[in-house]
Amino acid sequence: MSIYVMSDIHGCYNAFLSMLAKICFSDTDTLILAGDYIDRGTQSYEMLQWIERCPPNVCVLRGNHEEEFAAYVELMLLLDRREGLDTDIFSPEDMAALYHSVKYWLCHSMTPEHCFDVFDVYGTIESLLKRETTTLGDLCRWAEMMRKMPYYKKLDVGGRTCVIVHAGYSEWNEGAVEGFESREQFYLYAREESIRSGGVKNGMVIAGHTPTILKDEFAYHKGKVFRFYDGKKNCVFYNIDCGCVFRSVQPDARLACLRLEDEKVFYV
Ligand SMILES: [Mn+2]
Repeated sequence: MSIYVMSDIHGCYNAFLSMLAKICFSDTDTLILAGDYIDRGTQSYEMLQWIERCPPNVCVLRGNHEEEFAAYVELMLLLDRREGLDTDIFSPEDMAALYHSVKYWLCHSMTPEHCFDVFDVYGTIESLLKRETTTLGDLCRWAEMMRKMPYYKKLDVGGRTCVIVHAGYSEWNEGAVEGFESREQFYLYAREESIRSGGVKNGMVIAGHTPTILKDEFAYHKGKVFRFYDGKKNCVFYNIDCGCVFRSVQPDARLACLRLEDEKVFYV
C-alpha cells in the first residue's frame, strides 16, 4: 500500500516496465506519473498504449511534451479544415498525407530554421505514422487524453502536503508566477524558479522536467535524485528526472522512482 512517483519516461517503455517490476507494483499501490511520457526515446507508441489502458490506481499528470503533442494535432486538424483535405480519420495513408502537407505548408510559410521548431519537434508523430497503422483518429484520441490530464496532484502523506507536478508548483502566487505567462506555464516549464518562486508551506513538491545529469542546471546531481530543503518555507523539493532517455550517451543517466511514505528512491 505505497505511493510511488516517476517522471520523464520519454519513450523508455522497457525501463518503465523494469521499474514497475522492481518496486513490485500491485493493485493496492498508487502510482503517480509526472508527465513527459513521449518524445526523444524510441517507445513513445508503447507508452501511449500503456497510459491509455492504465489501471485506476495510476494517476497520469501532464508534461510539456503532452501539451505540445496536443498542439501539433490541433495544427493538423486546422490545416485539414482550412485546406478542405477531408482526411479520413480511419486511414493511415490519409494521416501520412496530412502530416506531409503540414510539414510542406510550414516550410513554405516560415523560414527553414523555424519550421522545424513548431511542429513534431522530436519526430514522434513521424515515427508513429511509420508504424503504418496510426490514423488521425488515434492522434486525436491521444491528444484528447492529454488535454484531460491534470497539471498536478495534491495529497496528504503522513500529515504533510505533497504536490506532484511536472515542473513547478507555487502555493503563493495567485495568478501567473513572475516570468511565466500563466500558472499552467509554471506547472509545465519552471526550472530553477520551481524552487525560487515555488513550494508548499510545511510540505513537499515533487517534480521532474530538468534532468539531474545536466551540469549547468540547478538540479545537477550526477543522475541521482535531487533533493533540496528550504528552511524558510519548511518545504522539501525533489527533482526526480534522472534523464533515463539519455542513458545511451550519458552513463550516469537512469530512471528513478520515489516512494512517498519513506522517501526511498529506486533506480533502474
Ligand atoms: Mn519536461
